[in-house]
Amino acid sequence: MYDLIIHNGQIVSTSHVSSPDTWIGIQDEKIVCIQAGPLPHDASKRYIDAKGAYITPGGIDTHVHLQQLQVAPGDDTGDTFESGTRSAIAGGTTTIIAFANQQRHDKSLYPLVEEYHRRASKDGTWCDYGFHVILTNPTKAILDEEIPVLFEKEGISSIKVYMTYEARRVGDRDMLEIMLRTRKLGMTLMIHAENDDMVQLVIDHLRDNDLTEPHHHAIARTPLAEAEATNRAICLSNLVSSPILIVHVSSSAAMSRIRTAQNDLQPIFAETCPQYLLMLADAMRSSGHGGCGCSHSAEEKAEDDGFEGAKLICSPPLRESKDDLDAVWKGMINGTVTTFSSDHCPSAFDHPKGKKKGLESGKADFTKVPNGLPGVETRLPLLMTYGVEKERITVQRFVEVTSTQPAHLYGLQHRKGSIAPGMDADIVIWFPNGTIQEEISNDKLHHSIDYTPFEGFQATNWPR
Ligand code: DUC
Ligand code: ZN
Ligand code: ZN
Repeated sequence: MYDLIIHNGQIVSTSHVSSPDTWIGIQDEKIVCIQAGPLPHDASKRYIDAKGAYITPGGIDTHVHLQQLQVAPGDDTGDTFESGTRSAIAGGTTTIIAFANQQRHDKSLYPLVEEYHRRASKDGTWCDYGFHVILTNPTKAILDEEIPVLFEKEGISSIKVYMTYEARRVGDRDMLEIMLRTRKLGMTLMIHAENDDMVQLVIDHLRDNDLTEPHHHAIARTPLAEAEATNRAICLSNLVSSPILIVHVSSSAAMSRIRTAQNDLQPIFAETCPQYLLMLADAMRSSGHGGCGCSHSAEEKAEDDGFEGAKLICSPPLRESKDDLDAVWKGMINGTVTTFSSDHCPSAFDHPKGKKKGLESGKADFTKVPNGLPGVETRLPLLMTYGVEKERITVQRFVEVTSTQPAHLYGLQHRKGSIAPGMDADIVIWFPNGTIQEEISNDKLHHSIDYTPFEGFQATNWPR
């Protein structure tokens, strides 16, 4: 007897789409049986008809910020574990990995990890979750004593480091020391690659010239700063032969450096996110600004308070050139990109500690706006719509970057990331092609944020 049978769908793996009459038997939250053609009649307590639908493994979103202290430069992120995972599951994501964030003064990671577990269990969660740790002060005791314990006993399989932000960046020597440990343990090292000094220099010049409206964020954090840091991280990793994952790759320059290193057979992995495939910095120019040479009319400038663009402030920023967007798509298509995450890092717009923190002095200041966008719920439908249904990528590649490869990168491959007997029954059913034609709008989403950056984007499919 099964608890559930899903019948007549097409199971998608990284290499294969099954025949349209595939039956899946599920018992105790595990997949126990898959076959072409019917399982015995009345063999199950419950049936789901998936006729004409693709069936994909549950989405694994390995880049999600929830209830995190000090998300630079703002405060709490704006979704709890409860609302963030509710939004995840409503968008077909059945596993998230969130961040436990070390602050510079934290001498031990143990209380920190405990605190994040407390946050996650307080109101419950709607999907499975795990944690990465963000290291900002990688002392010898942390590297040699605590990290091996967290890896072996607490299931923490990954570390993130920042090359930017005053409060978080780590230097090259520290990165090398961390790489030596992650190599030895087989952990995944995620790197936020932006050259902080290059960014700060441009910010200072923009400030001196009173250019602080939201869209200047994209000018401050240039593709060159991303490329330099990406290249440096690759060189450091080469020195110590340690695999690394460059997260949220946003530009052609960074993507090319990664591709070149991969062609040289270096173990460099790459992550990108929906925003870097679908939006350009131009969308941030809702005006209110002087002296930046934009094309808005005087009336438009007078009407708009010029601050709506803050909704799109994330780091790395949306890029100014379509060439960057095209290069990120190419990386998605040709295999340079290993994994596709949301980088869900939400702040409410209309809240003094949220995006509107950038208006605190009475004048728009992009440097005060918390960085990051909500997107855990829209990640899969956007890639299904703009990637698979627009025939840029195959549905097999979709499964690879949204589930199978993320599972492998973070040590979940024995339970998650594919549909096979013995695996967790984390399953997404997609409506048959062409049965849905919707626009994304925030009032249909399940996060606790007052906007979505993808308002008005199409969703020609939605996961169930
Ligand atoms: N890095 C992230 O990974 N998310 C949001 C902001 C940032 O800098
Ligand atoms: Zn980052
Ligand atoms: Zn992030």
